[in-house]
Amino acid sequence: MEMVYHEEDNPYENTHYASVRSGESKICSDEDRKVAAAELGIKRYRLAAVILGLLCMLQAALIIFLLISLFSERDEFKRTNLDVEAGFKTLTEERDDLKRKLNNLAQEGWEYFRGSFYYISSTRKTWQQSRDDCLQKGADLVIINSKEEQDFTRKFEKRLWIGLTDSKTELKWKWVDGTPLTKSYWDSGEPNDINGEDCVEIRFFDPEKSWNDNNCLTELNWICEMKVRP
Ligand SMILES: [Ca+2]
Ligand SMILES: [Ca+2]
Ligand SMILES: [Ca+2]
Repeated sequence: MEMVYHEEDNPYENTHYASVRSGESKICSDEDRKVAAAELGIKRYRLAAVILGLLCMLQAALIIFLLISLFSERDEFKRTNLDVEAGFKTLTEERDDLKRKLNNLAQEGWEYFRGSFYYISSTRKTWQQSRDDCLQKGADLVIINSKEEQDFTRKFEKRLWIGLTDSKTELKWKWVDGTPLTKSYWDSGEPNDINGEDCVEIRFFDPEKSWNDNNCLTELNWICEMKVRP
């Protein structure tokens, strides 16, 4: 009778085979772990490299942004500085120009009082000729806006044409800038329009109420006013 041999029939052989298989399996498992660990290490390295790369790019972008901002601010500062310098130069030129004008005005006999310069003529002319002279000087016959200005016009103790007239409509007194008369300083009995008096003079010097309407063709001294501030 033929004997059929099976491996499992040999316990020693089976045990040995299992042991070998087990050993191989253990070796494979260690190697797999090593390979897996190595792959994991490579992956981590790559990840770290990518993160580092991103950080480098971020840093570079940040540096570029800061540089652009810095250059923009520098350019803005330069522009502002140039504007300030130009403004300062203009102000200095205006100041020097104003000084020259003030010196010229003082030399020509203009007197400053509360925001205006005043010129008292040394000759006598009609009201219109007087006004024309003021206009030629860049001024106009005086407009009296306050008691102080009224007192100022009296201190020269001269009969002076002022910028007030009713030549367009009788008794509708208007200043040379077109504004109507509101506060007046007429002498007693004035205005009386004797023979058609339509222009106003400072007639008296002591009383505050010193105005008189006079014939516009009368030749008198006059007072110009040039406003330098409102
Ligand atoms: Ca005035
Ligand atoms: Ca009149
Ligand atoms: Ca009169």
